Amino acid sequence: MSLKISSALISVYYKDGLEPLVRLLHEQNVKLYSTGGTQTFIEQLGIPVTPVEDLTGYPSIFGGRVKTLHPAVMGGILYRRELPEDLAQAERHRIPPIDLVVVDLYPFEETVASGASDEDVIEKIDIGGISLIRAAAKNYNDVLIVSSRSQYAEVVTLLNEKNGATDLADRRQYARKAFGVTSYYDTAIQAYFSSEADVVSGQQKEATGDIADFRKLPANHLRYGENPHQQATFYGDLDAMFEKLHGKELSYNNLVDVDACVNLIDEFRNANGAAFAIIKHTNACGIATASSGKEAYLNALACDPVSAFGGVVITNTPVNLETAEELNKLFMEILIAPDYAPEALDVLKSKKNRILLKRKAVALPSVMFKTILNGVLEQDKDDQTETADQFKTATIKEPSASELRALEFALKVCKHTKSNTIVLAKENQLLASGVGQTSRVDALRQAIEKANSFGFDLKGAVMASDAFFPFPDCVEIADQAGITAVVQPGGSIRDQDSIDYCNQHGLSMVTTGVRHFKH
Ligand code: 93A
Repeated sequence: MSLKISSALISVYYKDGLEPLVRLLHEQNVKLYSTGGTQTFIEQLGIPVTPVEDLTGYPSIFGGRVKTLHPAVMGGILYRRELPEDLAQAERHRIPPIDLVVVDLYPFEETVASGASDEDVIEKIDIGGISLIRAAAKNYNDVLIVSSRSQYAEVVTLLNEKNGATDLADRRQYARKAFGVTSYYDTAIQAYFSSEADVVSGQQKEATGDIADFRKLPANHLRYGENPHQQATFYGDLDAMFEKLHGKELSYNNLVDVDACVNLIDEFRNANGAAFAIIKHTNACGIATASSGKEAYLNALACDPVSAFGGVVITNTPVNLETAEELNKLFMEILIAPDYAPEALDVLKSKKNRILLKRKAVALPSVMFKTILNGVLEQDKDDQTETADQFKTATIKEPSASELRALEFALKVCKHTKSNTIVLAKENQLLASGVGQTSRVDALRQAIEKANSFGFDLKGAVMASDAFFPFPDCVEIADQAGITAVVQPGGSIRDQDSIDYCNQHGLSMVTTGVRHFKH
């Protein structure tokens, strides 16, 4: 339905670009209402305007926090022109119609970006303006809402073309845009409050806000994606995380593996001594802790020297010469360390393409995103790790102190390995894992076979599972392989079957109550 605009409320923060619209409305005999600053601007153009205070009977109060929040204003926008009851009420309460609303909201995002104080930022949360926009958009049947400065020119064209009238389709389209504006605005406010919460909890500032708004992060165009026919970009600041000391550009797959490495090694940030991990396709094919870097590396490599070929290696300890000499024998894509001795660097730089990264101490975001279907999944990062003091013994037999340390170690690795997974370990060394299997039994069989093929005796080794055991088959197979202690979340209605088996065969089992799927 075509509707002629007879009155307009204009309340805009930035006045630039507004003049042609105000002049046109005046020419088209539209009665103008306005708030303080906008009113002054219109008056300076020599155009008559009625202060909104004349409508409300109230001055602007509380430092401008309440200017347009009044039934006379909201009512004039919201009443249904075709409903006799609404018309009668409007008349009874002397509420004149407002057919056009023009708002430019307080610049919230801009104020945050300027580094303003929290007090100033809070003051820039627009309440009245956003209510005007929502009200006018809701009543698009009767009202046109101009919710952004970017629309001034197009609305001038529209009103020129249609002689000061609009069609229902126009108004609905402007309403759609308006809800986009309010939704974006509120999301920015929410992001501000979220980033503040992260600061309070000691996490990286803007963790949620910046990542959620990832297209605003520095864009690093990659040579290609997971495969050469896929284009790819990394949004983020790699320079803030790493100093690249040597080698070619990081590829998409490199970045994915580097991420897996960093998350895994951070589990060992409180480890006594050195930790080394070797990652292939995001899973650990070797990890060990030891008193020296060289020993930790060699023990990590021993786990699966075949898979280690072309892997990504990470350590929590500075790389010295003797470790570098061992590392240099391995063909690896990337090495990540907190630091390198100069003579170690000389050795490691001997391979042209090997990427050497020095990791800086930067906190990582506490959220994760993944596109699926026609949307995005967001979840908290799995930043929970259970320690031995949180284990609950389910069996008659308690694990020994050494088994407890091995169980803790295995569980940390398990958490960072693709489900379904079974991790076999001894104290301070991964022996083998079964990764990404559709059945837990297959994962266990794979792990046992791998461990055996690389010469490990599993007698006295421990087993960790990312999820509970619905059947006793895993503990049976593990027992036959020599495993003596097991950690699992527990919680299956058939837990007792596995526990019974362990009790009958002298194994110990602890439960954590926490599942760590990784898909
Ligand atoms: O503080 S407010 O949320 N309270 C209000 O009632 C209100 N009404 C309009 N801010 C309010 N506005 C905003 O004032 C508008 O969104 C616009 O950004 C600004 C225009 O004020 P002035 O015309 O005084 O420059």
